[in-house]
Amino acid sequence: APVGVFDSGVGGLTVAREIMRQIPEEHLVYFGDTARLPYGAKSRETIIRFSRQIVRFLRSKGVKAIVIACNTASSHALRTLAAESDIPVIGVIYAGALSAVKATKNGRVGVIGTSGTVSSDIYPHVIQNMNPEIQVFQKACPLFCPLVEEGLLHDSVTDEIASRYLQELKGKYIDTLVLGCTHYPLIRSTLRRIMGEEVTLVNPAYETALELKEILAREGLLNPGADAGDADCPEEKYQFYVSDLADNFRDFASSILP
Ligand code: DGN
Repeated sequence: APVGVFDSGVGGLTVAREIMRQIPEEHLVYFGDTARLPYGAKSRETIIRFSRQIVRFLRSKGVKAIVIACNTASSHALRTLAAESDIPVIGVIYAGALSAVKATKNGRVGVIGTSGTVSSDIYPHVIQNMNPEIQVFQKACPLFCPLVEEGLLHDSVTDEIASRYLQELKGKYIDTLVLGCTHYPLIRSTLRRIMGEEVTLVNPAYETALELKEILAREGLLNPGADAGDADCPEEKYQFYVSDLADNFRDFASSILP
């Protein structure tokens, strides 16, 4: 059976990409809620409602586990969805927090994300649960998503906005920065240039794929291997569904997926 992955739109493809790289045997059904994005500035109740609907859709495709690839949806809805579900449901926050805790040496961690993720305070909460000594400094960067979706990955406008957003965090002497939104790994080189070589940039997608692999192994759900095929899954290995504007999605997807 496939793994279900969902996001508010295209951003979760950065998570799907890591899963494809690290567990290439797995089949995926991806859902991008392009009709209703962005999730970044919507209320918790709305995000939970949308996420429930998407989980129902993915379940109808026979998925064996669900990855909430969106940081905003993970922040608001993971706990509720996981409690309601009889298959594993994982988000991206725990994995991102854990890599930050492992990476920091000076105990000063920055987190950037949408307004929803930042105001939920989920990252500070989870990080400080793991290690109460760590100080967490957050900054919402709501303009990054539209810049990435416009393809302005290497552009002076993005540089200028990123410099302004990150100024505050630079003043906090963080040594680790969590890219707490699916789009941000795509402007990694800009963030790297502004933050400097000494700051570790954490991409939660990477650790999330590892966590998924561990959970599938533990539950005996790993697909035995590419050669064995997947009898429960006669369709395309990677299936993508969107709620609107499939052409835009296809263009973006082909620019970031292998
Ligand atoms: N995918 C969302 C996230 O990771 O928080 C950001 C996209 C959005 O809805 N603005």
